[in-house]
Amino acid sequence: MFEDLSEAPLVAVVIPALNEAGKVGRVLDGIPRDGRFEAIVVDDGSTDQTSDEARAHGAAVVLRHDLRAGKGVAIRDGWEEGIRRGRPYLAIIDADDQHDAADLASALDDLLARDADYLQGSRWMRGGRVVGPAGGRGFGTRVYSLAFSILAMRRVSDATNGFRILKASILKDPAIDLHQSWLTSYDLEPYVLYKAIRLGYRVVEHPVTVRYHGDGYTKMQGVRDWWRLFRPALLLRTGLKH
Ligand SMILES: Nc1nc2c(ncn2[C@@H]2O[C@H](COP(=O)(O)OP(=O)(O)OP(=O)(O)O)[C@@H](O)[C@H]2O)c(=O)[nH]1
Ligand SMILES: [Mg+2]
Repeated sequence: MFEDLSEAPLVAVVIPALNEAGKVGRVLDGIPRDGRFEAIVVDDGSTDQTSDEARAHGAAVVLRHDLRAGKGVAIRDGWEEGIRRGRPYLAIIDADDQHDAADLASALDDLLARDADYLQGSRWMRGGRVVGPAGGRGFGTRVYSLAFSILAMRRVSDATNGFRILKASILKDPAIDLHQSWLTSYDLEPYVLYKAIRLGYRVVEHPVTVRYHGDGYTKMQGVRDWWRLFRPALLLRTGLKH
């Protein structure tokens, strides 16, 4: 009748997805089946079979927005669902099969062993890997990470990497407000990373694999979305946003 908490998953893995049929199922198949993880897919108004595929491949929850609300809103909704379900850790991985979901097991081990509050995946640190043609993203993500590190005053080797695990309790910090109108898209993740560092939480990096499928496929729209990635650290550092 009651859920046995000793058996409950530790981590709600939130997977924001926009038209990722054909890929999201593969991502879900890769999630370690050791009982510590459950998947929450947030389908953001997809016009393909993303939701059906997610259910068929074992997602514990599929949240569906009728209209696209943005990656930031999707992550926030997924995390809030994870918190409602009582999960002490929240993660994010992409739905487009660029991360190796199997990395979640070693990442969680590392986070627990180092008693960290936040774990940031890195393709650029020792042990991290890039598979397939990264194109200009190799350079772009390194330059971005350098700028982010200067603003955050902490070296982060791969600040754009969408592989992250954090303690759910961080989000209760009154200095972190995810419900701001400028945090609906690619800006939410760097916002949380910057806040975690500057608020003194224990932030660690962990090597992960990033895979490029060579199809040049992305939902990021050039300068506009790079600016969204970049602005949280700049606006927080200069005090223009909180
Ligand atoms: N829910 C939701 N997910 C989104 C949205 N835009 C992108 N995503 C998802 O976010 C993840 C990352 O999006 P991508 O466009 O691949 O961005 P990226 O991986 O940072 O960039 P690339 O390296 O160019 O692939 C994928 O799983 C997308 O499906 C959105 O508006 N809503
Ligand atoms: Mg991608």
